[in-house]
Amino acid sequence: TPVQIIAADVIVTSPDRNFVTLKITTDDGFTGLGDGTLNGRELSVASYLADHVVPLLIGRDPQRIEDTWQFLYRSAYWRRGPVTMAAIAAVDVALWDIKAKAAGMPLYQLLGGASRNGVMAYGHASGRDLPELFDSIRRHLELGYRSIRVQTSVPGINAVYGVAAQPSAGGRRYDYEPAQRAALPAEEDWDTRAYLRHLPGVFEAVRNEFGPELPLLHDGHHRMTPIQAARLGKDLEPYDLFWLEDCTPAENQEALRLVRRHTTTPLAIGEVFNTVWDYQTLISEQLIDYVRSAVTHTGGITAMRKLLDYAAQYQIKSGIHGPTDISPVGMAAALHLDLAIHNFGIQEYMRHGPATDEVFLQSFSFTDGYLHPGEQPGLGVELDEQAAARFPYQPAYLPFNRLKDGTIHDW
Ligand code: GCO
Ligand code: MG
Repeated sequence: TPVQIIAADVIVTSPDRNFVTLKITTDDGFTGLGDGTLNGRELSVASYLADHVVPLLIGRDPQRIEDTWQFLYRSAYWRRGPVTMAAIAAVDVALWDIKAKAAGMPLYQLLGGASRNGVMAYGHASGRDLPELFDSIRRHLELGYRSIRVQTSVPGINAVYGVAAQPSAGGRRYDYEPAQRAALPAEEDWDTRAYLRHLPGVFEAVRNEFGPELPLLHDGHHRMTPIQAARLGKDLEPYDLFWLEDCTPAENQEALRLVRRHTTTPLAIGEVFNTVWDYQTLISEQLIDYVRSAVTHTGGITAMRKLLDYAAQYQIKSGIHGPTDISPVGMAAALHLDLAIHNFGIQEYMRHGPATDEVFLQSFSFTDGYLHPGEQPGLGVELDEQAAARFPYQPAYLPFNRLKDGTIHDW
């Protein structure tokens, strides 16, 4: 008789922040973990899994990963969307974890083996002004980062998302936490013209201080129109960015044609996307340079592998989403894929807090700017369920912003 799934448990825990983890158990004694964390909407994925997916998994053959993926995607009838695709990702990654453990190999070996020695990571530096930003960049260089994302406050704007140590960032100094524990989302303010005037000077100052070699990244977080994005890309060309991320909302993929016509600054898009269909025009017309999807939000290893193979045909590389709202399980899945694929670009890496490291026992390493998933069979992450139980779910929300006249804006 074939192997069977005998249990699937959804574990919601909040060490430092909320995480949704799926643990699948097989009758031959293996367990696998998958990440289904959707920042600010965690319980909807937990319910999708517990109420609608777990009952379908019991008795299935854990070895049939592709078949299970297709079954969950097609049998629901209702396709795509972040909740569905995060739930499918959790199952998919847990099954890959089991398959690799059963094979006695780290997952990257099943994906074709290592294509590089390590995975280049970028960290998040930020500051309210230039001295604070320079300190933050130096701190990241000391931590070993060799590529750095640069975000700053803007004169005239009280709180800019992505900048640590602001009033709205809860006073946490070393990194910013993308979601605040609170009953309601925090409100920030925004002024695109002020931002467009300010940012090129910031990059000029950073280049003067740190020289031409350091790869620098920036996240526009969907806040510009296409023509504003085109101007920013042009203004930043002298500072040779590794990428400009989410320069404009990309639900309308054709909007990127306009940006592309005006600038040679490399573009990265996709952390809010969840299937290959969100990228069809962006990839086939070569309108972007990096795919930002998270393994956790895009249907897992099975779907990400296909998406990145498609991107490879157009010389588009990976830039997998890796903020703290991706759990260590989701990060490990990303690292195995990063190590194996040919068209790897860069991996985002924000370090998790100490409580998260107590709950998730991890075997990946970060040395001299490079991450490596380690050599443990499977993903190399285990969950301490007793520790997880000590940190119950806490409501937390991402912020949003309004313009001066009160209009809600993309944040
Ligand atoms: C990034 C992101 C994050 C997201 C966050 C939302 O590039 O890392 O923009 O900070 O906003 O992951 O949950
Ligand atoms: Mg981003």
